[in-house]
Amino acid sequence: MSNYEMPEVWEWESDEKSQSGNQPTAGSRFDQTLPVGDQPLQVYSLGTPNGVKVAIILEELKEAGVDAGYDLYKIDISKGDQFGSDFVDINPNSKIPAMMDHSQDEPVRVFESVSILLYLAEKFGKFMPKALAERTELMNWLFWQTGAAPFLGGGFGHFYNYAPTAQEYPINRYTMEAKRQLDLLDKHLADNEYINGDTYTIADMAIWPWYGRLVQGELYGKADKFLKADEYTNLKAWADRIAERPAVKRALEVEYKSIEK
Ligand SMILES: N[C@@H](CCC(=O)N[C@@H](CS)C(=O)NCC(=O)O)C(=O)O
Repeated sequence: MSNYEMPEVWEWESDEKSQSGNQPTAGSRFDQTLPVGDQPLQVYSLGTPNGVKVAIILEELKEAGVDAGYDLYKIDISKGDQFGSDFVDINPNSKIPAMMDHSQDEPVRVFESVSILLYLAEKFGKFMPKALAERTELMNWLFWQTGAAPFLGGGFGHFYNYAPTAQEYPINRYTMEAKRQLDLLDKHLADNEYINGDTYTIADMAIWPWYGRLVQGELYGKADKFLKADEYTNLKAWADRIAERPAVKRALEVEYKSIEK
């Protein structure tokens, strides 16, 4: 039981306005000039699950022989780079990944990892089906991932791995939901080689960095054991299959350039 007494109105208590860390307001906190390289695509990101999605599609495009040149920069979210003025101009939500496409007459800004996947898949005509029914099934899974992953990351991952004390109520609540999501994917992958059927698409690229990495024991310490991830055999087989792809291997090791001058 907690001793917390909920006030009628919540007030933010902070003795300092730090450059990094959560605050109850949006918008930029300091002036920032981000580097812009020679390549058409400028990606400001990090090797987290949401960032890895973008590294995967860029490397998969390269693997497919598509000329999708990019510069990839590191936004250090622990230092608060995501609250700088240039980054906020690209993503007003202050989260990585974010991208600018300078190959257009008017440069295009793209934020939200799945929006970036869709943008690149549509721009280069790869990794997504054209027929309405198949495209809709792809969208189903992309929207599912966008809605579901915060329960896995912000819910389960936070309370299992990052919260200062282990708390039974949120851990039970989010472990239940994480396992329900794992079971859903496991059942779906019993009859499907890939998320969207028999073809590898951006749905795999969106879902693997979270759910694939989790059952491979690559997220949140020993969370795979805690969640009995071995029981999700179809999901595990799919995760291992994706992990074997050369572009995916490269995406996990790709270098993020410094934004410091
Ligand atoms: N729905 C967003 C989520 C992005 C997100 O949460 N990014 C995290 C890292 S994985 C971040 O930038 N966190 C920094 C912060 O919250 O200040 C997406 O898919 O792009």
